[in-house]
Amino acid sequence: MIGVWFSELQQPGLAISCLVKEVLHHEKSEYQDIKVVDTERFGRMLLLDDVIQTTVKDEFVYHEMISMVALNTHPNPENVLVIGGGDGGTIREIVKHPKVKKATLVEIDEGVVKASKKYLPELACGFDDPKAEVIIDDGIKFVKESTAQFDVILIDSTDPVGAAEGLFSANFYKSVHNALKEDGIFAAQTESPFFNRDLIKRINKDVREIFPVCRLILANVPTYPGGLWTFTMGSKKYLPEEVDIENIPDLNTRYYSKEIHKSCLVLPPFVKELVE
Ligand code: AG3
Repeated sequence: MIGVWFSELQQPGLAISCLVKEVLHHEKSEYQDIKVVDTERFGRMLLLDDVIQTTVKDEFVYHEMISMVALNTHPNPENVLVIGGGDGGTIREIVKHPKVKKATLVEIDEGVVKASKKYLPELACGFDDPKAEVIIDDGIKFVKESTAQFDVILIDSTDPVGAAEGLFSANFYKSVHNALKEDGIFAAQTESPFFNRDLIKRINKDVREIFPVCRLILANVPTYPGGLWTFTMGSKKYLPEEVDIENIPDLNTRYYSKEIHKSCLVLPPFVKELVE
């Protein structure tokens, strides 16, 4: 087998390595280094500044879980906003939902959208849906300028370093609260319960001060640090555990299901202590 090993240095003293068969795309955009590589084990993989964002093999877990729990907790998620998510995986899930009328994605880096359209069609296919609109802009600014507009907002960001750091701040969650309608819900990717414990704790404290309902969602993404991953959900009114799961539409999801809607909220003690 000819190939080179790509390693993401996930943590001090910890790396994940994948055998790369081919580098399909490499550019330096205004914001970051963008690569799409074809790997032996996970298929095509999107790397931003050499951090694994998503792979064709395991992307369904993350994209279903960031979107479906929030969408199915809201009784009428008509108008949905995604911040980040330039690969298209999250918007692909959103437009599947029968109650969604409009899905707007605000991505800062057009290079990610273009590379994904070309090399990750399985994810970027969501962009072609008539309900979808893509805006190339700064998500923080966009949310700040929106008021009482959205039913659901999903924050599909990179790790909290550099430009993305602002997407994990209390001020940003306040703007998200303001951009949501009076019964709105948001969900954000919030990193590893093994390696980002202070961050998750701090986010939960901030969100609890802004939203009456705050929940942690767990899912397993093998290519992310530690594998076990969290999403934080803030809701103005609806509780995910009170959803009548029999009404959840079957959208051919491979990780999310009626049962997972409930079980993903059940936290092992070492995670529960982060939100108490
Ligand atoms: N967003 C990136 C999640 C963080 C991954 N972190 C890491 N590998 N160190 C995923 C974008 C998918 N739409």
